[in-house]
Amino acid sequence: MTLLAAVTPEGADSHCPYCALQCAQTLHTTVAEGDVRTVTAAGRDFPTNKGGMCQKGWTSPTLLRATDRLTTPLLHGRPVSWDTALTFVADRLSALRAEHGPASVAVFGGGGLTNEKAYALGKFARTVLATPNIDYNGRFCMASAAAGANRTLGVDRGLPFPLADLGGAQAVLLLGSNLAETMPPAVQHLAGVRAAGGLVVVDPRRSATADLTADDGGLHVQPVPGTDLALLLGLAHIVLAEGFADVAYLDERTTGLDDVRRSLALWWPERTEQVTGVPVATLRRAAFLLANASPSRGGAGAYVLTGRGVEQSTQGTDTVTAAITLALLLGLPGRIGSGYGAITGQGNGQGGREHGQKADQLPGYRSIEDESARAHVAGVWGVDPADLPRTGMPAIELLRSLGTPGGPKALLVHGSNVLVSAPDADRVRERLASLDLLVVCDFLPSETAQLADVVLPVTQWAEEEGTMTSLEGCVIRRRRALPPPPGVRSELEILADLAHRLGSTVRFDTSPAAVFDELARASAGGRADYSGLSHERLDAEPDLFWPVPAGPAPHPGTPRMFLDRFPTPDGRARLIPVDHRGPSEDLRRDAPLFLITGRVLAHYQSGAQTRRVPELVRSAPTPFVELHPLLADRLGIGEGDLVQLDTERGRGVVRARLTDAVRPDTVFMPFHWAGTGSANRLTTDATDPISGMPEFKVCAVDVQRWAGPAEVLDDESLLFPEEVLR
Ligand SMILES: Nc1nc2c(c(=O)[nH]1)N[C@H]1C(S)=C(S)[C@@H](COP(=O)(O)OP(=O)(O)OC[C@H]3O[C@@H](n4cnc5c(=O)[nH]c(N)nc54)[C@H](O)[C@@H]3O)O[C@H]1N2
Ligand SMILES: Nc1nc2c(c(=O)[nH]1)N[C@H]1C(S)=C(S)[C@@H](COP(=O)(O)OP(=O)(O)OC[C@H]3O[C@@H](n4cnc5c(=O)[nH]c(N)nc54)[C@H](O)[C@@H]3O)O[C@H]1N2
Ligand code: SF4
Ligand SMILES: [Mo]
Repeated sequence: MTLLAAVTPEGADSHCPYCALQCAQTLHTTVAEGDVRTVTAAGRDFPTNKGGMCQKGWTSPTLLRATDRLTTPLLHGRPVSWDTALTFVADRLSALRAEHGPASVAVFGGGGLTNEKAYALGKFARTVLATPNIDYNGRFCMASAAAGANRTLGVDRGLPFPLADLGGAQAVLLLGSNLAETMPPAVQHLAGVRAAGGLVVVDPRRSATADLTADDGGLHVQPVPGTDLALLLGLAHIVLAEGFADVAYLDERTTGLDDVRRSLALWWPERTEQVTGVPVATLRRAAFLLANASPSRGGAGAYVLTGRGVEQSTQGTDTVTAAITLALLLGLPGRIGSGYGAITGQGNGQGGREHGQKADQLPGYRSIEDESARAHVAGVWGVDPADLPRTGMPAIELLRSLGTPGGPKALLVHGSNVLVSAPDADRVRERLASLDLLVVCDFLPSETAQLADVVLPVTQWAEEEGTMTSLEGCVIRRRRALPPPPGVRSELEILADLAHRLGSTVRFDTSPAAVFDELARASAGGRADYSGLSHERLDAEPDLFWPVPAGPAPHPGTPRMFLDRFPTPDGRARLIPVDHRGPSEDLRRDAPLFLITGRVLAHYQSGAQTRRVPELVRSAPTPFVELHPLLADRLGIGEGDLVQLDTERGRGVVRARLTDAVRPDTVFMPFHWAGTGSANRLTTDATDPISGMPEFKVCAVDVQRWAGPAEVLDDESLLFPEEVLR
């Protein structure tokens, strides 16, 4: 094929469609003969990625041409017109609402949606459907970090400082994050701390990130799974006992020290060692590294950072609280060059949790129970505040209630593949199947879309305009590089159309810039205030961090928070005592091992996208479980053997990968696959009582050699058929 013309010779400056690092990329579109567009993505210089991208970013344009791209609405699996599909949906929704009330319709959103879509979805649920029941997959991701930061620091912005600030640190305590595989370009910001010998990684597995500590004097701490809270309490105990606490800072900037001091007294090092399995000497070394790097002791700066490894736990909020307590004791938050942060995961995991798709939330990170917030947002929407619903069910409770007596009978899904990514997947399948109506918006036939009564095909990243908010609270522009394929609609159009068909008089704009302007107004005065922003301003100033309130002069944005005060009523951070309870499931005779779950570099989340990219499939073709060679030997399992895993929820069959990177009492399984390779058919849906976060990271499992037929590997959707992979 000869290239006829370059549609955008200079390229469209955008950002990667996948994770929260939101690596800057330039998309070049060329049109070949026959109008077949080819898009390539090149890394672009930006403070977070400095021109770098991971394998997923480089290959991201592949999905624009996926052979099974959805381009027509489907009704019970058959292609239909948009009018037929939307009429069907509107009629069914109206009938259910008339018979069972507005709460019988539920909405499930996603942290990959742009700010504009997330905002429109929340508004649609609260005004058109008038249902309290909207929640989203961020409940699986950032809920514990959010709850922990809100109650201590007064606000939840994952990193309250630019990522590049890490570059000057002397110590970084990284708890339950495998950055080297989940955000590879971010590792360059750890060069300084690695050179200083100050990187401490806490992970029951010697992950690629833990490996970074091997040669440079850093420290890998390998606790018993699910004991991070005890570990943090033990570290805080040492900080107090050794007199490392920043007394002046605690006095001036915090409240609650006395209670916390009393509760920490119980976590002396030997007791901490007993619970966590981490030797006292290691605990002391970690505490000394952090303390010596702290500003009050003349260090160059220290950070405490958490990832999903410690947050996806029934004690996730308390664990985050303890991590923040440790940081506060050392006087880190609100000091330039030090701090606490949670590493947000999804592309718009940050913005997605600010603008109203969370069950208890209105735009601008406002509480839906706050009367003045209701009045303000209702004013922007042109509705009566009294008509806005109250708090709905958090994600797991919502999924469990689907199709039960009194529970929702219809579910609209936007941007999540719950059948693969939610815990206890067999039960999720059962609940989804019991619905009267399942509507899925997606651009690919995900496993969840394949169960839907109605599938609506939507635009994807390079085909649309919008904004995303990165892991550091920087609001960035996603730009359109090529038109969507014929037949596809944006979610803004779909919601506006459905609002109209459902007889609503509330205005739904379809232009992303107009929706953003409305979002900005709705957020004014809220915790996440975007009112000083517009697409136009963001195009000119690509490095604005919220809050950016409107004012007589343009606000410069807030790259670093808490420098003067914390956004709590008295301006001080709160030290809150917490205690370790342990995971929801203990080891048992019939489930004697810990199952921990997580990610690999090549795949993203439920794999709906990356399992369709040939280069990525070649890197990580099949589901697997990591076993320590000692354990494998005891179980008679060899490298590559099929292994059966059983928990109280279900069974999985995958290949064994032998590695001494996992503890001998623990097996590790990534969750990117469906069918018999699905980790979430095994996981528990027990949740954190405060955040609603499920305990993805730890459950009890039995592992054996698979004695059944090898054909199990052809079963279900372990792999996509070759023709889809091109
Ligand atoms: N390649 C890739 N990158 C991604 C994603 C992806 O799917 N694939 N998803 C994005 C999203 S949404 C997210 S949330 C982030 C997640 O990013 P991370 O938090 O880095 O990812 P995980 O692999 O889920 O978990 C991190 C580590 O937690 C460890 N872990 C398991 N149990 C425990 C425990 O009890 N204690 C401790 N301390 N650690 C434990 C695991 O061994 C794992 O190495 O990644 C983002 N980036
Ligand atoms: N066992 C275990 N399970 C986990 C985790 C774990 O560590 N262990 N991690 C959890 C975490 S942190 C997360 S974030 C979840 C994520 O898991 P999911 O919520 O399933 O996220 P994705 O796999 O990204 O699914 C997104 C779906 O939405 C589609 N999509 C992408 N963009 C858009 C859009 O703009 N509009 C619409 N309508 N669709 C879109 C994609 O094609 C895909 O089908 O998984 C959770 N599940
Ligand atoms: S690190 Fe995240 S944002 Fe960057 S290229 Fe990879 S997936 Fe995309
Ligand atoms: Mo996530």
